[in-house]
Amino acid sequence: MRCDHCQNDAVTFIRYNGSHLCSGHFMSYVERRVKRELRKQVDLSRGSRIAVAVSGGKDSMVTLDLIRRTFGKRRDAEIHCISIDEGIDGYRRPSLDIVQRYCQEHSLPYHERSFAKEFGKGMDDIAPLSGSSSPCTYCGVLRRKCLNSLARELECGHLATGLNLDDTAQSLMMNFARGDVERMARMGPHVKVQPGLIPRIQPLRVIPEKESYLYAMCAGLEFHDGECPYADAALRNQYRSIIDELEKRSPGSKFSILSSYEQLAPMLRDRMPQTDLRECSCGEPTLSTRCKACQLLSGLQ
Ligand code: Q46
Ligand code: ZN
Repeated sequence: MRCDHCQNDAVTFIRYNGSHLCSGHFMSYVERRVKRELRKQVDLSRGSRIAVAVSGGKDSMVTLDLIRRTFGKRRDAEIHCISIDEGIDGYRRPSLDIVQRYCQEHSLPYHERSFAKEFGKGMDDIAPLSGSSSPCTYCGVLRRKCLNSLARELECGHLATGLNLDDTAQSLMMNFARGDVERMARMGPHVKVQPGLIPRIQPLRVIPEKESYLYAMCAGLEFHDGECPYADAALRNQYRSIIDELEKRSPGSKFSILSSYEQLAPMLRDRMPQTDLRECSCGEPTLSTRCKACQLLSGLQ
């Protein structure tokens, strides 16, 4: 099959809009949408430094590469790569090595933090103690804490994550099914700046996971394709299959979930204005007296 825009062979067929694209046109199609998101989400008056949370997987490597290509040459912007070693044997180290190589090649500052140093234990110690909760609950909360505190210490105005459209649609449906409307109202990208909380940006939120994978391949990006040994336990997987099934039956469903949310979001924010955050004894912003990370950690002891 030929590309719709040139004589080259198509590398993909995009079901939700019926287009065949060659590698070059596919890459421009992704870049156009990510750049539009960056224009909407980034406000350099908040600070010139952009922290990019990078694990070495395809989504975070694509995010880092596109942010570097968009802001790398600008004098008013500075990119800092931040990575977290959660202490998952055989999984995280090789992926962080890829991130370090990328940063060296492109002369980007690389900062790393580990669960072992921060909390005295890594995920391989925490997982057997997580009881009825998924290890990912601990991993996600502790990782967010490390990323936020590191980005804050670096005085960054934004914290970019590699969340793609599939992740976003899954989170929305999970919160919806659990009746957690308040959490939905607080989902990123953040519009209100809260003291101590570095506003998140999610430039890939409009890019389906498959497209992020294909983009990384077409761009020749090195990324880690391994699966975390604890991934099976994630509740998110149930939502992944439901939404993938929906998308198979009606292409474009993932976009529809996101666009329904975008229409509802201003109303949700009006109904549930963000309460002012307090400061936990560990220094992190929190809604209650102790942050979620401190609560989970004390539960482990
Ligand atoms: S690293 Fe951590 Fe993920 Fe592994 S334990 Fe779960 S949350 S699956 S992105
Ligand atoms: Zn705390």
